[in-house]
Amino acid sequence: MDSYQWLELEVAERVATIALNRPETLNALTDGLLKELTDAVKSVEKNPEVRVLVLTGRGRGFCSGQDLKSFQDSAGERDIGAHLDQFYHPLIRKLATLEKPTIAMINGVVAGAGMSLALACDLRVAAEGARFSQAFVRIGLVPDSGSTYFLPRLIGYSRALEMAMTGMMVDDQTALNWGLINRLVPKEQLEQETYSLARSLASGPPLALGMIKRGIAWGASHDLNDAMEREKDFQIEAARTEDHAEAVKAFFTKQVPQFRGR
Ligand code: T3D
Repeated sequence: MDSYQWLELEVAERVATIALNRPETLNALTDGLLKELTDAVKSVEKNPEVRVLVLTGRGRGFCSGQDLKSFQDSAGERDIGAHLDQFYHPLIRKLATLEKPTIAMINGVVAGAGMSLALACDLRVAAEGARFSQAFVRIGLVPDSGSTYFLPRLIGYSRALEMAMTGMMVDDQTALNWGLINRLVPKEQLEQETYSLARSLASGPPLALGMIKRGIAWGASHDLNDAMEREKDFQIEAARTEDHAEAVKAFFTKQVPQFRGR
């Protein structure tokens, strides 16, 4: 898929940006948008020029979750399991396992599966005024698309339960205090701060960054012995890269290392 109707995909300075573009619905997710988003993430994965992905939304919302129009006439009749299998699960898996750092650039309100999307990114930079809701319960549903996995790991069991059970709106400062987001910045500095972080990651060692992502995910759900074994495997692989040799050389010659992903 080369051009998109419901999102924008741009690449500059080794950073790809995917911007959800249904601002009139706060970027609610339709089948069309979900298909395009999955396709865009796959194209980022395949593009050797891209080292970092930024995911954001156009307008005043990041993403309001599943488009509720799909429930309007057929609540209870839709095969929601098949829909999750077909649209959400492949997308969340692809985002969470992409071997490139991902940043959710959160420009506004985040709700339902929109929050799952933000949680599936590695890092979250939010603009002041952003708000977060596990809105599922408000329409009698339960958290999906990875929220039950990511949320307790990020903010702890009790806070995750509170968000999921109440659908409460969490404000920007609370989100920062809880570790739901990594950085909170003034609205007008959102792009500058996000892209400065993205470019810094894009100048890092791509192979090591991919392994760091896999290693931390592994460590979060295994015991100490398993984690150390996995770290060792990754470290053996990382120590064999040209990037490692280049960085050690650069350290002693006091140069900035140029990482090539080899
Ligand atoms: O199908 C499956 O596979 C299941 C998957 C389910 C996953 C889910 O995501 S379920 C949860 C779905 N999302 C929600 O329930 C959130 C619904 N939206 C809201 O609660 C609120 O809009 C917000 C809290 C996000 C923001 O509130 P506010 O007051 O800032 O904005 P608003 O006025 O409510 O919304 C602005 C417009 O966006 C409005 O349209 P209008 O009246 O200007 O024409 C509103 O209808 C529309 N909109 C917002 N969210 C959605 C939406 N339209 C369709 N679907 C939405 N999710």
